[in-house]
Amino acid sequence: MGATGAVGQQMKEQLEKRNFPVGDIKFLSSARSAGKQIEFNGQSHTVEEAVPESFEGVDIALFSAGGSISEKFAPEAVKRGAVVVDNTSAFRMDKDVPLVVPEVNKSALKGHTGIIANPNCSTIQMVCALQPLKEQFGLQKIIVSTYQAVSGAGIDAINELKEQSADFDNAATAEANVLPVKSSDRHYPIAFNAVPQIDQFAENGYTLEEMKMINETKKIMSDQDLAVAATCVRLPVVTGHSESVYVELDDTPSVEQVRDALGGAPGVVLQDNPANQEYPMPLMAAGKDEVFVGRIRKDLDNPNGYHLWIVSDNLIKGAALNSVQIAEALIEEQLL
Ligand code: 11C
Repeated sequence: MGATGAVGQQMKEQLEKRNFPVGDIKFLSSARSAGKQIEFNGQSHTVEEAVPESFEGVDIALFSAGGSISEKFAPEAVKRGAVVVDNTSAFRMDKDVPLVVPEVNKSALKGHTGIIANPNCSTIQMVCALQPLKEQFGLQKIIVSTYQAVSGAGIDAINELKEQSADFDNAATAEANVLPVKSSDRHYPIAFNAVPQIDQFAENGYTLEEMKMINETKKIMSDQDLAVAATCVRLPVVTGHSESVYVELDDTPSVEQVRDALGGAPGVVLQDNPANQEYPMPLMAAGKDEVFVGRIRKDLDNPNGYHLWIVSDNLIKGAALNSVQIAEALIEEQLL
């Protein structure tokens, strides 16, 4: 569902690349995109307009077409026997809906009631990198500042960045219609800029993106007492979210011990060799499946404090790949 969108396309590619055990597949969209052709495993499929009956006989439905579409169609799919893996924020905080990053909390899938939520992209990459530290050293507190790519805001944001980037001399007065929030009255250029607002503001002064990172992290890591604070910033990067993360651990491992814990962690690649100027960057992480971690340092004042730099492709591990991994886990654990 949402087959023609940026994440929908990545989902299709992940299903192909991972040899997902597909019997039949259908590609659904709004009426606007219906009729387009999509190639899957060498065969052409016509995109169909979604209606409730589209989900008859479907085992797994991957949704990435916006929250209101999920609210409308996910219950219809479940009613017809499908298990929905939903990449929107519509159901993430529902207590009956598991919010899953397979490397972290695959066991939360047990007891699902038909809908599994895929977390926000910036949350997924952070918890992947922090779970091994939590397991080995205990985790008390997270303070994260993000440097997020425009592809998180969709194709219109990518196009606007490309157009604005052509004219540095007039950057401050460039036409802007998309960021920080498309539906708002006020917009700012993203080219040559850094915008400290992703999504709307909540009443507490945090943005909804920041609150997602806070609430989703506590839910996925099953720790409501975990202290989490976030500042989310949009940068003129096309794809690949970066995060500067400060953590406080129960223990006081050496930097080498932290590197060892991350080096062997599932889905994580350690890129941390300052002597050789090696560290993760979004331009190099784009198109890759893994979460890259580097710049690991001990805090200079707090013996339990550590700093990390975490980068991943927000459309792949942050969305499509994680959804497909959830679907794989549902099959492995016989939870369909
Ligand atoms: C962004 N993280 O970069 C957002 C996009 O809740 O799945 C993903 C929104 C979500 O703008």
